[in-house]
Amino acid sequence: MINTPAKPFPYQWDPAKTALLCIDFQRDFMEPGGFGETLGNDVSTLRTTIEPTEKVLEAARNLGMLVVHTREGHRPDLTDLHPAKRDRGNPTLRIGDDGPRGRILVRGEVGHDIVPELYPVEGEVILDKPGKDSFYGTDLDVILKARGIEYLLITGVTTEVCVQSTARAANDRGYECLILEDCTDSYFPEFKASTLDMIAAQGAIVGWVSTSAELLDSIASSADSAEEGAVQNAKDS
Ligand code: C5J
Repeated sequence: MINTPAKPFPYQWDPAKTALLCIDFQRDFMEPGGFGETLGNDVSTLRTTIEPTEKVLEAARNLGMLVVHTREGHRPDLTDLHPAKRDRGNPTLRIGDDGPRGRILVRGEVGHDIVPELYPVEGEVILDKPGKDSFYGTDLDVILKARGIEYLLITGVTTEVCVQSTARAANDRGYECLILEDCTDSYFPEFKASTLDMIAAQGAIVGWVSTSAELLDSIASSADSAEEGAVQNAKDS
């Protein structure tokens, strides 16, 4: 088990039973001209998540962990887009309209895809989802259960929408969730702070909160202890 410092108390996890979730690191949320900007948001701030998430992805790949990348979006014929989502509010463009990076939040369009820095590699799961909660309308639970996954390291955007919805849904399904605070962001800093506080409150009522540095340090320490243990065993035998 790896022991990672976290709020509200250390998070213990077994890499063999852990998946890294990368939620909606899509151009539509992180680049100008996409869904996030049509809602009136400054999307540039979300890009601070890329560098720490790259490091966590590399560590997860080195540990041979299951990595799942989600993408929020809809079928080109929009048959999976209910009117409540399509018609709400007053965006400059609606889901399905033509934008600078293709049709807004539609599968197969450039804007719908994952930013190049965090692009999936072969063998990783890409999960398309019509909603905010990654379990809604998807086979995520089946995929995780088939691999014996019990722990989720959660990264992604935006904190109080798809990340929080997914963490809550995962928690109700029995997964132990750790959210990495520098690997998630919101267009609203106060929403991010409140969400992370709510997740860890009341004795980790939804899950734990830590940072990429604390996670990576704990992985390195655990590798060092395993090596020292092996050397000691070799000396003893
Ligand atoms: C939003 C998401 N914010 N991925 N989606 O609509 O958080």
